[in-house]
Amino acid sequence: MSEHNGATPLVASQHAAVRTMQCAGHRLDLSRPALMGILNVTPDSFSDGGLHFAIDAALAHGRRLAEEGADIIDVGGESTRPGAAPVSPEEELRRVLPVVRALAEEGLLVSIDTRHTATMRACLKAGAAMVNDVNGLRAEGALAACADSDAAVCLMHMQGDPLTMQQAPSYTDVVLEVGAFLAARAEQARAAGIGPERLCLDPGFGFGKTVAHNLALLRQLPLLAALGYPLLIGLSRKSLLGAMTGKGADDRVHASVAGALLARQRGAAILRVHDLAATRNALAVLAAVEK
Ligand code: HH2
Repeated sequence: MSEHNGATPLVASQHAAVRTMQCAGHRLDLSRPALMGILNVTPDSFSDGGLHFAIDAALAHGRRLAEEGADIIDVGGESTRPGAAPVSPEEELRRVLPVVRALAEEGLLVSIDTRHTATMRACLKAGAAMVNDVNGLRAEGALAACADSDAAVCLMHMQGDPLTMQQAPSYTDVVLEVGAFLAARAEQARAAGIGPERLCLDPGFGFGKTVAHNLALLRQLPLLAALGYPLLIGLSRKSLLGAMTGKGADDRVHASVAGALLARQRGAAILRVHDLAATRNALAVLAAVEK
């Protein structure tokens, strides 16, 4: 790919298509789409805030996601929706640690969705097999915390921070800039000792992006897939789907399923979703057609 608008050029990787990802004691099969079920242990997440805030409710929902076919349970204790105020690592850990520990002890592949180094370290010790960081391991000590483990890592792109990121997102070329950022973060992670078999990348839909930016990224997802790492995609129930359909966050299941299918067709390896069963059924149809 040629250099464009001053952004660092994206360089397509020489790797063959990645078929598995190493997540501590788990091997994630990527020869078919993997599903990451969302478990928000928060009072204020944009679509399911408060529903799974109590530990028992969180555990029950985590088990339900697994029964419905989630390969990964992504546990989060801080809403990163646009405008959300940050949560202290202490409060975040109080919310997520018992949930991470219990679900990991049950043998599930648990991911911790956090941008805080202290939360990463504690959850990895408690059995988390993946760190999902919307901040791309840019916090102090985050790269080392993950390098000291054998867990997988999702490096996500975000412009700005959740409090202000949707006020004025701005790019010269969103696809090239997001791709260059992800390639650079992957290099940093590898330099820190996190092997490529443990990495996946995420363009971060809705994180400092207008609807037009999100659409450009979705249309050109194959360019990001060409970086050579599995792509994790989270479109589920997001406001960009509301902008297209006029539906509120509690009525975006159909649009979310459409988004998951479109992402899969453009190279997504892992789909981060709230609605497991609906997504799984749609992917079964896609798999049958593509056989
Ligand atoms: N989106 C959200 C949170 N974490 N992680 C990755 N890798 N990719 C995403 O797109 C992503 C993410 C936001 O969604 P949700 O968890 O449902 O809401 P909230 O942040 O309000 O808890």
